[in-house]
Amino acid sequence: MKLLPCCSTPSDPQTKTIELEIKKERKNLRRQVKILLLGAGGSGKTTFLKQMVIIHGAGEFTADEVRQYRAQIYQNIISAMRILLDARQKLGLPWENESRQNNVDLVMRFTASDLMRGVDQAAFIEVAPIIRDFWRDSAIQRTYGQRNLFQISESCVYFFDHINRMSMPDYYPTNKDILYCRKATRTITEHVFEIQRVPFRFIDVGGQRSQRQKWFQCFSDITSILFMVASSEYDQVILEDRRTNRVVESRSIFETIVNNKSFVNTSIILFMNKSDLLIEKVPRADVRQYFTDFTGDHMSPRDVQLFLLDKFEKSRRDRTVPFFYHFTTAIDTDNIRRVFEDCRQSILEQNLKTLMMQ
Ligand SMILES: Nc1nc2c(ncn2[C@@H]2O[C@H](COP(=O)(O)OP(=O)(O)O)[C@@H](O)[C@H]2O)c(=O)[nH]1
Ligand SMILES: [Mg+2]
Repeated sequence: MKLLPCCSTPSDPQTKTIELEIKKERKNLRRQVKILLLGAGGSGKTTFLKQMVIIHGAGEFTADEVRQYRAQIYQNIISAMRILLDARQKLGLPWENESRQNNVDLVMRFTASDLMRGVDQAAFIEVAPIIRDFWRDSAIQRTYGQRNLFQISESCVYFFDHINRMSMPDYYPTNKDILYCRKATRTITEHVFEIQRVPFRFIDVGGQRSQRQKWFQCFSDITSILFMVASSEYDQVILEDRRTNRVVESRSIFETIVNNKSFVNTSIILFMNKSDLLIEKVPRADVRQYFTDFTGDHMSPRDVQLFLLDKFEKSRRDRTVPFFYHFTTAIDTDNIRRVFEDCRQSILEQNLKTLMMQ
């Protein structure tokens, strides 16, 4: 019987190759920048990652992904109209055109579980003209005007405005459509992009309360945390308990993260996101109604932005650490390109310092 050697001697060329491989892998891992995306549900984490695909990845989504997004867009549109129809009734707002009531069941017949399973194209094409018609009714418009009283994604306006194009049989979602599409994240996903020869690993997690217990699994070896805040949501409550103000919830998550000992060497960058929605909202939703401690001009989006930013800044126990933040609009590719370039440089600088200290 011929015995195979159980281990090789150091001079063995095979061992040398393996050792070299391990060394290379270690070096690669050390070089790799690991970025964790954190923030409450709906703050824009997944949208930011889609932008990375557009800016630093393939530039577009695969045919398979696009098909999945298309079904999800149909789902987003139907479920938004279901929410509006339900809210109109609860608010008791009379139809502009009473005959529209006859079509309500044609939208309401899509149950939550139908929507979970996905909407097929034929069913969507059939219901789309009815949805478009509802959107024209002043009762639905007034209901949407009171949207802070219920839970609806504001991306629905974009979809209603483009519903004709989206109900064409050959409809193929554009990158912009995909950026507006909402699907709550329920698993942890990782994506690596090579940016100017440095590998960046992005980790996207679910943001809702039930998802947050999974966060700690991702806390080791993080180079930087991008913390997303839906800054426009100062007049809204969270989906999970329908009581807590969304900015208050977000600030309290940030407080736990920013003061966590695991992150003493991690640069945390705050993204005050949804700036486009905040700018549009400030003149019609008085911030003082939700934050009695507001000082400044309540009609000025800038003052509101700075007031909210200050709440996050103050939640840091160690105020000597530099504080990085950006006012962002995650659906705007140019904005994210600029902002991320800035972050990339500061992350690399910071990382270099940490590597040199080791
Ligand atoms: N108008 C606007 N919509 C945004 C912005 N960022 C995210 N959204 C939308 O908000 C919804 C939730 O975003 P998503 O990235 O899924 O949030 P996540 O739960 O943090 O991953 C999606 O429909 C996005 O299109 C923004 O800056 N402006
Ligand atoms: Mg997400």
